[in-house]
Amino acid sequence: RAHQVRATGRHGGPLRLKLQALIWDVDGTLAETERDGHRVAFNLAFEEFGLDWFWDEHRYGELLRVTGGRERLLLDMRSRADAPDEPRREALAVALHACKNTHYAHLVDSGAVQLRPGVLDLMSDCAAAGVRLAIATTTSRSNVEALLATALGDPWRTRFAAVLCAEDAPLKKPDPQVYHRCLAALDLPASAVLAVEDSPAGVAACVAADVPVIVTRSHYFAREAVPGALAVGPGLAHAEGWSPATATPGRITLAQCAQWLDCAY
Ligand code: XBP
Ligand code: MG
Repeated sequence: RAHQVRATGRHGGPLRLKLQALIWDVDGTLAETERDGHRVAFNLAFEEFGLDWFWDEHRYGELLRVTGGRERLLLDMRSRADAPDEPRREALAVALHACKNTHYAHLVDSGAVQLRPGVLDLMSDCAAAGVRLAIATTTSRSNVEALLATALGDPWRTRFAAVLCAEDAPLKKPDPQVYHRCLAALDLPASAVLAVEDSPAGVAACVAADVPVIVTRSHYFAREAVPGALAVGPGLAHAEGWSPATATPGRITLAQCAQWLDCAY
C-alpha cells in the first residue's frame, strides 16, 4: 500500500515523497481559535448563565494546561467558592460547554477567527501533489465544522480524507488515541504522514503515536518546549525563524515538509 506520490521539486523536477498525508491539528494551528474564539465564547456563556465569571487572556492560558473545554471548566471550578458541588458541577460544566460551542459557532460565522497565514497554501500544495489531508483534534466536531465551513466553504469535508474530533477519540491529547484512529482511518503507517501542531500536548500525542510532527507556534504556546518535533517555527507563511532552517525563502511548502521528513528518517 505504501506507493509513493510525486510532487514538483524546487528545481522543477520530480521530488520523491514518502509523505502521503498531512494531518492538521485545529486549535492554535489552523487558526488562533483559543484567544479569539473559545475564550471569548466561554465568557459569553458565563454571562448567559448569569455567572459573574470571566477568563482573561492570562487565566485562559493557565487553564489551557488541560485539553478539552469541559475539562477546562472543571479545572477552573476547583478553585471557585461559588461553584456547585457534584453532581451539579458536572452538569453545569456540560451545559456551559454546549452554550460556549454555540457562541463559538456564531463568533466564527461573524469572521472573528480566520485561518492562519500559509495554511491554505500548504493545503493547496497537498491537493496538487495528491497528498491527502486529515484532521486530528481534541475539539468538538461542531467547532471544527463551524471553522472549516466558514474558512473553506461547503463542501469543506470532501477536501479531507479523515476528520477525527473529540467525539471520535474521547481520550484527549496528550493521549495518542486521536492519532492512532486517524492513521487507521487513513490506512497509513505513521512513517507516511506528517502532523502540524502548535501545543506541547499535541506534540506529545504525536510522539506517543510515532507520528512525525512540525510545530507552528501559536499565541498561547509561544515558548514551551516541544520535545520530539522535527521542526519548529513561528508560522507557515514565512521561512524566517524556523529551526532547522528552511532550504528556500518564502512560505513553508510541501516540498519543505517532505525535506524535514526525509532528514528524520
Ligand atoms: C484544543 C483543545 C480544545 C479546545 C476547545 O484542541 O484542547 O479543548 O480548546 O474545544 P486541538 P472544546 O488543539 O487538539 O484542536 O471546547 O470543544 O473542547
Ligand atoms: Mg492545538
